[in-house]
Amino acid sequence: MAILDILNYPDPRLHTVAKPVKVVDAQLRRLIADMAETMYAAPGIGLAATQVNQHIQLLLVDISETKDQLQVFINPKILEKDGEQVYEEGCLSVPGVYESVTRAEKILVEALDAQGEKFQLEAHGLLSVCIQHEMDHLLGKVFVEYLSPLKRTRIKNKLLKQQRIRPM
Ligand code: QAP
Ligand code: CO
Repeated sequence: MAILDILNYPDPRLHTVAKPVKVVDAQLRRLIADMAETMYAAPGIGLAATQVNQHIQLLLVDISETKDQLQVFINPKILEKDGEQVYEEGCLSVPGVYESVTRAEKILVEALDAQGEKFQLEAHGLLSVCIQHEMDHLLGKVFVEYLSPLKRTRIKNKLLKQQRIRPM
């Protein structure tokens, strides 16, 4: 297993739209294992393939206290959304930044698991937020895009400064 590099906002590669996974094979399961190691080491509760510069529809979530409840979503689709919730979100690609975002409270999601088997899951609360946040990454969208242009510019400049790249 290996720890992968995570792209940091405002890296333009974070805006790449991910392509569907065609086959769930040993090579994909190796990427899943590496992404899991990367997410647990961070530590984080969710990671999309986009964040490790792999532009395929794959995301991992583990919201358990014990960090032993990995959930893998390949080619995820949201079939139903209901209600609203506001959650203070963070992101491994936007280190040190936490901001409130409004999303659906309940989602019904369909995806393939690491064995390539189709499943459906109804998610609420943090799990629902986390899946929606990670699915946004697969569309090339980072959570700061829900904030005001002023907040977004401040976050961008703060992160560029941390990365020692001259602010715009
Ligand atoms: C997405 O984010 C998420 O800034 C997953 O310095 C987060 O795992 C969905 C992290 C919250 C819903 C609610 C962030 C680690 C981890 C940081 C993460 C940091 C270290 C973020
Ligand atoms: Co994120």
